[in-house]
Amino acid sequence: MAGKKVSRTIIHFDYDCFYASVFENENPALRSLPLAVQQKQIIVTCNYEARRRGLRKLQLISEAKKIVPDVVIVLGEDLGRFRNASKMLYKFLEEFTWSGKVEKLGFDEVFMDITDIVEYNIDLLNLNDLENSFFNTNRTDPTIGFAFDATGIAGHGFPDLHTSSPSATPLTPEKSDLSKRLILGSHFAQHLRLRLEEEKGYTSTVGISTNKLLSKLVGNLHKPKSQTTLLPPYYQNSGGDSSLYVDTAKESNITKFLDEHEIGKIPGIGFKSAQRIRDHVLSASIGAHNRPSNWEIQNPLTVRDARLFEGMGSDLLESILGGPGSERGIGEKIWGLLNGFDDTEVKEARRIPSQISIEDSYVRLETMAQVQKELRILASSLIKRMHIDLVEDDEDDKKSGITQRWMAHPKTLRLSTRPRPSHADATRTRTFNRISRSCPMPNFIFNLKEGIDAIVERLVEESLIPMFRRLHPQGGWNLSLINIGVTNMVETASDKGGGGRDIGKMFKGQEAILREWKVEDRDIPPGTILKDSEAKSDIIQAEPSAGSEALGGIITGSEDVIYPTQNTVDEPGQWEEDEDEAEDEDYEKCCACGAVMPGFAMAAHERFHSLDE
Ligand code: DCP
Ligand code: MG
Repeated sequence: MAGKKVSRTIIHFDYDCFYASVFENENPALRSLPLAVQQKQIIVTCNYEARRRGLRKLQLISEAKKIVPDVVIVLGEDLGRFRNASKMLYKFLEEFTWSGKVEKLGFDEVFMDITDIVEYNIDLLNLNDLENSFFNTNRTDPTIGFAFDATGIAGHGFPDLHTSSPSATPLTPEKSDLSKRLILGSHFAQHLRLRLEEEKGYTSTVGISTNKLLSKLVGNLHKPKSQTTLLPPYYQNSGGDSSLYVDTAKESNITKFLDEHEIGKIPGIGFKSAQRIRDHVLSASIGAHNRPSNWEIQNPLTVRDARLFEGMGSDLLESILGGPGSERGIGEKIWGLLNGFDDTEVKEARRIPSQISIEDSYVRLETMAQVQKELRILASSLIKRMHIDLVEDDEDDKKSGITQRWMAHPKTLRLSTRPRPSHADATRTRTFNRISRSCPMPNFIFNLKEGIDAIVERLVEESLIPMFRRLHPQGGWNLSLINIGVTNMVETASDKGGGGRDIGKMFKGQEAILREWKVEDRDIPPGTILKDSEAKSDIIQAEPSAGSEALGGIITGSEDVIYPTQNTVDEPGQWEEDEDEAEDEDYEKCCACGAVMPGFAMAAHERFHSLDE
């Protein structure tokens, strides 16, 4: 990475109130109503009408009803619809790229590397008539594109062009190459935003800059339905030479922008890393012996304070964060991030995940009857998920209309469990380990004509139960988790020929890059009954899980019955914990504040957030 200066144009999309928008698109009548999406007893998101009337993400349902009694609540525990919408929007955006560099982050964020399109259009600019420019979105057809005014950016800028002194940020295409790229990038971003809204019904918030870190963060400045460009001057691409950052930092808008952020808000700085940096910097300033017990949480540390701390740099960060188990070169990497440097690539579109697995955790699971029930629920989710991710419409089959085909066949079926240690063991060890068994995938799972129920039944009876018995030959077990997964994907040859990408190449090196951008993808099992919903036909209530009740809920408050949580575990890399959390798979990270804790504590923690707001 050192030395090579690559100037890219990167944009980051975040769909506005995503889950709520999915429901609104299914039922447009909901758009004008305050709409909240419920998981467990919490509102995971709500539309902007609800937000305007005082509702927030991660609020308790009971509270939301007090604030907005006529709130429409829909159940968002079945993630299938969100996954489908996410995939559809991603494909839509992908169509616009030339390089194929478009990367999904969780369900509702997408990065696009538009360097090539922007450069192509810079060459087309007529500097004598910038007001009447035309942005060509298709290399082979010069009539496809849109008219735009290239004398300035579209949307907002940081610093705000209207409030900052005019001399601070004049952005004209004549000024620099970077200005041109950002101006064109911002117009293209605006075009995509409007197309997404008009053609797909989704509004989004976009950030425009030269790397993933900056484009993601700068977008947050103006939400919703808006976009922000991080304006020049930039002084950051000093390659790996970290000594350059501080010298040039003063005039850079990158520094000006990043410096206000709390270090934990920087994607790529994990929860534990942030904690260690705070610990180091703040204890030096207040003296370790004066610290109250939970002082880190009460003492945020800005990027500026971390960056300007005496002796701060790659080496000091390496000594704070390095050590056994840590990522190589962590000090240099984090120092780069504090200075707005991020050379991670936007990965090419990836059609096929390397594995799919579904899991659920349990308070108590001790009998074969319970296991059988849970396996059925998990197998059903798994097969539905396989159909979403691995099956595509085969439009070539003209005779029978549109039929479907498998894009890839997973060759291996895996069953894992996490037994609770017996009492005697429990006193010795706190951690429970997973054990697993694999077997070749039975062929009947690929039958697209038979109903899902019949396939689930066969899978449970013929594969999963025998595997389970081999995994637990003796009785007396008590499980806290079951996971079933399919791996070992073999791509099916497409008859279409020509256009396909080299999937093998795409798989290479995918794993490591996105870890730190991890977003949770969590399915919650059916079982929470929605009593007061005012939206009717658009709620697809999954079958209640008889198992959940039998297994008992964790009672965390007078009205909070938290049921076991079903997780969808995606392919490694794309969804994995960030670097310092990866060692313990039983831990989860809070989407709201990044706090890491055992999975069972997450429900109560989320409730804490909702009380806090
Ligand atoms: N989500 C969730 N649990 C959380 C946070 C989010 O299930 N703790 C889901 C619901 C959101 C989606 O993920 O719709 C995307 O998360 P965002 O934080 O981007 O929230 P929204 O898209 O809903 O709102 P915004 O308009 O603020 O982006
Ligand atoms: Mg969003």
